[in-house]
Parts: sequence; structure tokens; C-alpha cells
Amino acid sequence: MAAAGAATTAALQLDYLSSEEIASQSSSWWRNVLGVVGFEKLPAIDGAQAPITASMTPSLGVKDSLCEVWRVAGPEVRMADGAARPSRVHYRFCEELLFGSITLEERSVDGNSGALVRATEIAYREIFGVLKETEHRHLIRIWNYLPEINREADGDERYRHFNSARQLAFRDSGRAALSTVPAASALGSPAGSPISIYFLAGRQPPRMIENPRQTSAYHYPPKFGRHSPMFSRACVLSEPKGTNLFVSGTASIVGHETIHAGDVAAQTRETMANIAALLDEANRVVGSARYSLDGLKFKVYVRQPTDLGAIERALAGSLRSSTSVVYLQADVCREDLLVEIEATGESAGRQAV
Ligand code: 3EB
Repeated sequence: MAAAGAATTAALQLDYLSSEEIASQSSSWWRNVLGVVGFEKLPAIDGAQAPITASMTPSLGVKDSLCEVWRVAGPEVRMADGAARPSRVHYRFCEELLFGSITLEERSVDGNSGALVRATEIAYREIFGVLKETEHRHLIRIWNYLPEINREADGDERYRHFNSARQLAFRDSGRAALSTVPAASALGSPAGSPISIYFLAGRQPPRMIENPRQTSAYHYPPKFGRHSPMFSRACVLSEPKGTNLFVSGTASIVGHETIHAGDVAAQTRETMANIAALLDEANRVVGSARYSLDGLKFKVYVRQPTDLGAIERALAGSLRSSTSVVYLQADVCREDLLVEIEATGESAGRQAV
């Protein structure tokens, strides 16, 4: 076993910090870091002991150097870094949890879809290879950022080509069983960006959660693409020190149809109704009212920066002003969707490190 002897007491924590705040952290703080994600570009962080990546989606807030930091609590946590075999995946793990990232340039000469399909297959094959190697077999949460996600290539949207390649990769690794698909987000980055994928995996499987208001994405009808997207609406991870909730990218979809096309405020309210329904499901699954909207940390993907004010006003109707919300500019994977929101809920008994 790759991390034999490591303590079994991880509690996963998420923080949003500027790269300046990260630079001022002590080496003992770094010992508990699983991974760091910058938004617009790769953050300039010296001496990092953990994988550093970027989604390539610009932030719309005040701090343009904001980063997402995944950490496990407890001074007794022992980490290991990934390099057991050659891999394009950068990863770091403790006993229960693994963070990894991979970025790939599409080498397309003529703008056709072949390069995206190949890159997606390679990325997922490499990710599944690492999970097998380290025995963190269960993909919990994955974030997919693809340049020009809505552009047509070979008669189909690039997001749909991605879905075909992703589904094939799940099948090839024997992961097509629908009870084991991770929570996910899939967003569009600007032309010329690399494909950027990062993920959390675990030794124990999370519990998948679906939304009673929505068709499961893996059951979308063929009009949304020949191969359905492989993700669950949310999942709950139980750890010795508590639980974590991962809410997938969520949009203004009821059943399988987009609703409120052209009305960003109504789309935002519908999205929050979907997330509230997922929280009810999550609380039912964990058997207590552990999660509430205001206790989550949100990432809001805004297609058109000019919609930011309307989205903020709509969110003020359901969230306290103290709630953690990061706004990013990204294309959403249906042309008629103007906003997508994801969220993370942390352990009830969170402890300071
Ligand atoms: C949706 O509900 C909106 O393809 O991994 C949200 C989250 C969406 C994840 C994915 C897509 C994905 O269909 C889009």
C-alpha cells in the first residue's frame, strides 16, 4: 500500500486564499496541503510541496490572485507525493484522500475534434492509472475545464465530443457502473487554454446523490449528445472526523430541459432551488440536518461578465452576505445556460489546523 502507516484521521478542508496569503504560510501549514488551484492562470507560488494547477477561468471578484486550497486537518497527517511511475498527473495523497491535476495542450492543426477526444482519453486513462496505483480507487469529485466548450467541431459541440471520450474512458476502466460516477463540473475556458482537469479521490467510496427535480445526467436523452455525461449531482464522503458534501456544477435545468432561457436572474433562482433540493437529499442520506445553504462554499460560473450584478442580487435572496462565494467567468456547457453554481460543504466538526 502506497501510504502505509499514515494516520487515518483526515478531515478535508477547503479555503479560498490569495497567492500572497499562501506565500506567507509556514512549512507546517504546507504539510497538510493536498493541492492548490489558481483561476485565471497558474499561481506563482514558490516552494510548493503540493500540486499547483489552474482552471484558466478568470475570477470576477476583487482578488485576481485568488486560489482554492484543499487541505487535510491534523498535525499527524502524513503525505506522499506522486511519482511512483511516469505520469502526467501531479498528485499528493494521505491515507484516505488524493488530490490530482493534469493539464494537456490540444494539438490540433485544423480545429477538428480529434485532438480534444484524444486528450480527454489520455487524461482520464492517466487519472485512472494513478488511482489504481495508489489504491485511492474512488473518484469523488472532478473539475473539467475545456477551451471553447460550445464551439462546433465536426458537426457537434466540443462538449459533446468530450462526453463521448469521457464515457469511453469510464467504460474502458470498468467504471461504467452508474453507482460510481463522481460529482463533477465541466466549464469552458478561453480559446488557447490547455485542457485542465483536477480531482479528489478516496480509498472509500462516497455516497452518490441525485436530484429529484432533475433527470440524472447519465440518463439524459440522446438529443443532448450521443454519450451521456458521466457525473452524479452530488456526493457525500464520510470520514472518521466528519463528512464532506460535494455539489456538482448545477444549472437552471428541470427534468432535462433548460428553463428560463435568456433570464439570468430566474436561472440563478432555479439553480439555487436545485441546490436546496440536493441539500435535502444529502441531509436525508446522512440522517441529520447537517447541511444548510449558508454553510456551503460556492463557486459561481458566469457566462457574461455583465450579468454579475443580476446574479449577485438574485443570490442575495437565498444566501447571507457572509456566505463564501467566488465568481468566475466561464462558458457553461449548454449555449442557453448563463450561470452554473457548484458548492462544497465541510465537516460539521471542523477543527483549526
Ligand atoms: C447539467 O446539469 C449542466 O459534464 O461533468 C454540470 C456539471 C454540467 C457537470 C459534466 C455538466 C457536467 O447538465 C452541465
